Amino acid sequence: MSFSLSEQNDTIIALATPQGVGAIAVIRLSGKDAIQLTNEVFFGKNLSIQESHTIHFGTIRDGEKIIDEVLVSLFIAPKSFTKENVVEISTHGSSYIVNQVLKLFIRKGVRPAKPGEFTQRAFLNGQFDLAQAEAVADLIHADSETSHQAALSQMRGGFSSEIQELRNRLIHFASMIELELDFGEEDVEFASREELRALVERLLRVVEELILSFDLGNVIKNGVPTVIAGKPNAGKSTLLNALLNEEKAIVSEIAGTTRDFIEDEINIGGVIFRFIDTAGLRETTDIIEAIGVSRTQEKMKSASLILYLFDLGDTDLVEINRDINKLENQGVPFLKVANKVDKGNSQLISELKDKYPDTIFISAGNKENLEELKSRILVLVNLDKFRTGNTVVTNVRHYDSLVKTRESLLDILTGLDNEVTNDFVAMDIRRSLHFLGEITGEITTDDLLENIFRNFCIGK
Ligand SMILES: Nc1nc2c(ncn2[C@@H]2O[C@H](COP(=O)(O)OP(=O)(O)OP(=O)(O)O)[C@@H](O)[C@H]2O)c(=O)[nH]1
Ligand SMILES: [Mg+2]
Repeated sequence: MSFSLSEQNDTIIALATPQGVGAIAVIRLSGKDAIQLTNEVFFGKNLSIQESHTIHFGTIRDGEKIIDEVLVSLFIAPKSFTKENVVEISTHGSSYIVNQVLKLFIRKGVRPAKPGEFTQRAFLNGQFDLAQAEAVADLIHADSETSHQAALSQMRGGFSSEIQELRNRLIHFASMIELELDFGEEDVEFASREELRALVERLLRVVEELILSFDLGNVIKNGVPTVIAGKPNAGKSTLLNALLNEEKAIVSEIAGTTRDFIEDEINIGGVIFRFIDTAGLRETTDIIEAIGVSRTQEKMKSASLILYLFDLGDTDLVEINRDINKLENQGVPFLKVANKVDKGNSQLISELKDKYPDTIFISAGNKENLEELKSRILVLVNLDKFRTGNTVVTNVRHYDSLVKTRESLLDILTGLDNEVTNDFVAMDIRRSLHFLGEITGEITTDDLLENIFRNFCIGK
């Protein structure tokens, strides 16, 4: 898929609402001829003399045949999402009607839109920059409060304006240095090396902070990976099921029931957690179980959070101490969760309360104290940093560009340290500008655009 210039002049059409039966369906057209072509099949007012942002009732007809009674909304260029003429036709939500309307327009020369083509036109026509366009897709797919907030603030330009500002300051320096280059042999200095160094160091701090925010951003977008780990029969699968309210994982009294990991998402307090139930940790000669155990260990390393679950009836303090030591050495935050309180074991319970007062006592089987567990999970992941409205990077592409920006900024500093000549400094600055520009779309290639918009849905 690539968009040639002539294709950009086409009028495009797509269903903007989900496929299938619904109360209404919205079909969207964008392009120079959108209004005029709609007018040719619409019976009601003459659409070509109506004002922008008005809605009109009438029928869509194929020759004599009425396809449906519809509402037509008009957005006249440039006051529309794509900055082109846009028509939105609300029909009754039947796929038969939708298909008839789409076919009718396609017969009239309208082209079916490619995925993301409306948003791509909006970008190409300057409605917003590339990072904002990408946020449109994130917003549609956001399924929790935090991911929604991150996408919304990016779409509204928070992240872009930060990048833009950095870029503008660098452009200023670049032009000074290029000016010096023009003077060639003469020994003039328009751009103070000290000021440039100070600016680059400031930029580096901002870029590093954005790079660091990616971990958090990633977690917000894809869910906090949370591993439930412990000995066989601790009740890990029971806990997963209890949190999900669904019999997702097989539970049995046989130790070693879960072999492969099983995962699902749960929304806790507006944050998506990806809970991963794993094979119980033990030495085993069973080949398949052993593979499961080594997968558990891998999952634990890449987790943001571990729920260390143990059976109060089947564990002693020595064992718990040993496990906690191991977990502390791994460095992944973890919660100590004692399961099967319903069965008692008052001695261990009081030992634990003494030695590890932050232990959470639950019964996964009876769904006891799960609310306490959930709120402790929320406290531990601490997303406050995000809630205060800091800019968070959620997009891998932006992350890559930021990492490359950091490298080229470091190159500028090294160059300044070694007192390299202007043309080298200018080159490194241009490289930084290039990578920053990639984020907002000042610098784009067809491949890049194709990659981004191909992940959009059709009609967006
Ligand atoms: N009494 C009691 N039994 C429980 C509780 N939670 C789980 N069980 C029982 O403990 C046994 C093991 O539960 P599972 O959830 O399969 O344990 P697991 O940790 O997933 O075990 P593996 O997959 O073998 O590693 C089952 O018989 C459960 O019914 C609980 O809170 N109280
Ligand atoms: Mg299990």
